Amino acid sequence: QIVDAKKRYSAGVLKYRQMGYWVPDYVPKDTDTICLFRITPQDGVDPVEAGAAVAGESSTATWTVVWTDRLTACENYRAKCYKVEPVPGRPGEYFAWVAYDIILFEEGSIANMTASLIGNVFSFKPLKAARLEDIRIPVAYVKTFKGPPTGLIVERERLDKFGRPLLGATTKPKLGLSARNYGRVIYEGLKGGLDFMKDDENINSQPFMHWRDRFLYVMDGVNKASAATGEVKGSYLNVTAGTMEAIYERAEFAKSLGSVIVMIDLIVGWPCIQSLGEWCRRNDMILHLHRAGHGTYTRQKSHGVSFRVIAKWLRLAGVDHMHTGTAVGKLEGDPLTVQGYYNVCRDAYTRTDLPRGIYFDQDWCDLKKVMPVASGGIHAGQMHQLLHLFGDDVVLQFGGGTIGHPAGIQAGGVANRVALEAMVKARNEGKDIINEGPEILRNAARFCTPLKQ
Ligand code: CAP
Ligand code: MG
Repeated sequence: QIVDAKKRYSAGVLKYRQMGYWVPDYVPKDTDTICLFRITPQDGVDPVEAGAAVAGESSTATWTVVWTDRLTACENYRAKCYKVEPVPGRPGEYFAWVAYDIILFEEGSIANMTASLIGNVFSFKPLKAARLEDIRIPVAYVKTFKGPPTGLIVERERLDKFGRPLLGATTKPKLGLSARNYGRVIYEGLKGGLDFMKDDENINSQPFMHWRDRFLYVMDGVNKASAATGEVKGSYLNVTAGTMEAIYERAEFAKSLGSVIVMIDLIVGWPCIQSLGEWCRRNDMILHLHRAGHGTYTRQKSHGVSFRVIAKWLRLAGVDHMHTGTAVGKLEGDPLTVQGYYNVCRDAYTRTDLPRGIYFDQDWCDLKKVMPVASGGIHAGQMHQLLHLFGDDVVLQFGGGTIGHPAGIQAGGVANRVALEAMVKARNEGKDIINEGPEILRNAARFCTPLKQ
């Protein structure tokens, strides 16, 4: 059999589609992972062959038939492409549906799942481009993850804050402040009315500010602002570092200072995120995930991995907060697609919703919910749009929109808190906040100079 297969392969007769990776009558099992790839085959490459090649190269296949194939139960291990259709309105692009048996992935390991699904296949020559658009993760595999360590419901209970979005701000400038000045920014923002302040993605332990100094002054600012306002406050201490050992050391120090939350950047990778999530679970800490780096592979419409897939993996991996975009700020993203990411964070069961880019139902089996974070060029003047788009369960983060306030940082915090509370009140009274939003803000500003400014 194998000698015959090798001969047919050498003669160019045997292709991925005949090697068992194209199974048009396949009905995916409940336990299968299903991926929707958007593929752009090279000129002259048959789309079905390209879809089969994606299934092959992301599971068992290599460029030729190998003798050892016959030593495995290859039927089960082959991924199966079972449908290929042109993408409407995008000539040359095709959707390919591929199913993966549950035995292909190690339990509880996003690293292992991604090594198959986005391992080699994206640089495969017969494809001009490939994008993983969406994924359906079977319940049986979901149950091998513990998910968010705290989750948005417990977070609200610990903060004792309900019925409105949480407010935050990223400390600016991103780099260069001394620890004492940095701590002052934290105090001012929180005292003004914000719930959270936050380290930026690229602040770790540079020469101008050692991480221990930052943590000490930040927590000093948090404690003073909590005492002054009587509210639970926090600041996301970025524990991102060069090694896992250093990350744990920083997280332990944050906890020892009484911080309720630590932060990590997406660029640290899956095992690191999962490990820190586990550490947070054991230590009753909240884990904030900044998606630094995601745009390198999520932005292009025909190549890369969509953020909705990254969001699903992050919820399984175990983060409590996740940056998910704003649709109205300085960074790329349209409202419906961004709402789809929010659904992935907050749904108990995510329903197929094509306008929002959700191609599959996803049962989360009661895995805790993630608090989405809107950030990037937003300010109090957009409060009505943000509340309308994202509802209450979101952290609205105004960095420049707090620290750039004309009357100072504390005034920035006041303006944001008053704008938010005025808008929530108007919405709760049944007002049409999208059309009346600017008027609602102007009315609130009559009694609030910082908002007026
Ligand atoms: C925002 C921000 C955030 C990005 C992250 C920045 O500052 O601190 O890192 O918004 O983007 O560095 O640009 P401003 P996303 O509030 O001053 O704009 O949430 O999309 O991952
Ligand atoms: Mg930033």
